[in-house]
Amino acid sequence: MEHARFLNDDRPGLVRQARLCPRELNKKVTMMSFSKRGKYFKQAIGVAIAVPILGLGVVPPASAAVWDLPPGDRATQLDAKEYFFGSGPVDPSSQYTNTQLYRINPLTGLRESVGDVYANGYDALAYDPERKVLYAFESSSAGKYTLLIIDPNTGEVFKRANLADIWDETYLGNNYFVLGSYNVETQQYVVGSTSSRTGAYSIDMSRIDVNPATGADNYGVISGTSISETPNGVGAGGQWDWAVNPRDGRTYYVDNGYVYLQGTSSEDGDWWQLSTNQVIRNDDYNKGMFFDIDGNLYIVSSRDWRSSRSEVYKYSLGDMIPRADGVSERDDLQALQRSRTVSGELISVISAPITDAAGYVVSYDFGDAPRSYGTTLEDGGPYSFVDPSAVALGTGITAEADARRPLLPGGSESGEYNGRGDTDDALGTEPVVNESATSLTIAPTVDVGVAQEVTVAAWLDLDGDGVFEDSERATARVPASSGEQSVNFSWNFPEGLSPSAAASGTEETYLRLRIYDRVELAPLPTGGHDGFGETEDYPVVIERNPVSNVNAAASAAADSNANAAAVAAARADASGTASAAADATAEAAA
Ligand SMILES: [Ca+2]
Ligand SMILES: [Ca+2]
Ligand SMILES: [Ca+2]
Ligand SMILES: [Ca+2]
Repeated sequence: MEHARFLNDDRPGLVRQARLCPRELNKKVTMMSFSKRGKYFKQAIGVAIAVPILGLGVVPPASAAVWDLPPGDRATQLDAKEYFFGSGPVDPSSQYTNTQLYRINPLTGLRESVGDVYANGYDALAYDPERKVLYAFESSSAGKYTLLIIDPNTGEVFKRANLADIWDETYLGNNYFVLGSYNVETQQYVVGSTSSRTGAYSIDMSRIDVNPATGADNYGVISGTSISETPNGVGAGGQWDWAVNPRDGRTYYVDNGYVYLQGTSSEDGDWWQLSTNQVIRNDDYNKGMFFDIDGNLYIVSSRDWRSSRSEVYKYSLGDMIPRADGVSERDDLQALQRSRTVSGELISVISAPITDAAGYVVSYDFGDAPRSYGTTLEDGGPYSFVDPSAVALGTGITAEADARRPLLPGGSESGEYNGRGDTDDALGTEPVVNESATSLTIAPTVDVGVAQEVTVAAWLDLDGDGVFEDSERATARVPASSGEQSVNFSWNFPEGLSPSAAASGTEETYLRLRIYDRVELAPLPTGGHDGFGETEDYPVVIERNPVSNVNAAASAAADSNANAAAVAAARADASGTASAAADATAEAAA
């Protein structure tokens, strides 16, 4: 019944169903060349893009754009969380009704339902971090131009604005909005419809009243909405979702497996193909997109159209944003076009049908000691959010989705975690402890930028049991905003340091360092810290005294003595004094 309804209705379902035939899809995409798409789009996008540009032209922003802020400030401005918002139908066979909102951890795929289902369904989800609300458009036929304002804490749809009052429905062509993104700088909620003709609307959310107290229907003045066209149809060979990259303010989407980007203040609104490679299978259903604050792109995808299982893929875009000063954006984009190989990986699986995504996530840092210490996400390893300007061990932190193993010369990952092969920079060199030593002092560098006292903790596996115990912990407090400095940690081990059972055939044990962005009274070597921080793990090499050389020297000395004694004995013999030889032999043996 649901299927039949799609066929009689110009709904997202109809367009998306076309993807079920990849051959048809490929044909369609091939027929529309890139340049043609750009031109096609240009005709109308100027309307949409002109609105924010004109606004900015009259009143230039007084402070730095969110994109130019350091990661911690950017995370705050964008209200970044360890989760993203996902939405989808409770019943995967009925994609447009009974929408459930979730908070989803992209690393684990673990989801938490937020509030009750919305019976009429919604799509085009976007998060406004300034007003701390979600926007969406209703999926019901009668309500498809109804903007919904959703409380992200309760899932409650507390305002409904029927934009059919102000929009030309004939121009909309009975289409539905399925793509949504929010740009915090322009305050535009940009939604895409299922039609290739009337693609995108930009809605000026600064004019919307989101105060629940003023009533569900009182949404104030909605003006400044504008129509533009998308470069390709939404759904079939077109975009499934789009999102604003917090590193450059540009809007990105994935089409036919390739990454495209658009400048928010682009002169003509063209979309530019960024990636040279297909980043994701083009016959998958790539239903949602979002970013972390470092500019890594995430795609929520499913392999079947109606699937109760979703996959999260992460793509590295963070180091490819050369927004050059003094270069026009068009030239900048032209230089970027098809210039990047985008790589990524499947990071988690969600056991729910997720059809949209919104929000920004913070990125994480892990350690890299052997797994018995609790290192990987699966093992409950330590992690915290990355912002080197907040706190860092050393001065730098590299973000990662999970603990990393060293890279082998060929570029593949080693089979084991051993604390090596990373960019840990708190200690200049790996600590080395002589077997006869009874103490170790280290002086790692830390960097504290937060305006509060913080804890730094260190664990040394003294007994070599492959676990960091409380008794092996040393802690220090570092003053607020005190910048770069070294901190001393010492351990005494009168019985000597034991090699770790977790080390593979080497004489070493392990050291873990952790910094937190606040005081931790009982720091743990494992588990997530709900704040900024860093973990660095190091091997500690136990240097054995040159046992064999000592023996050799002793033997040599003995030989030498024996020889001297034998010579003396021979001489004694020659001189008839036997007792001298006997004494000399006894001395050499001793
Ligand atoms: Ca780390
Ligand atoms: Ca570091
Ligand atoms: Ca390490
Ligand atoms: Ca231990």
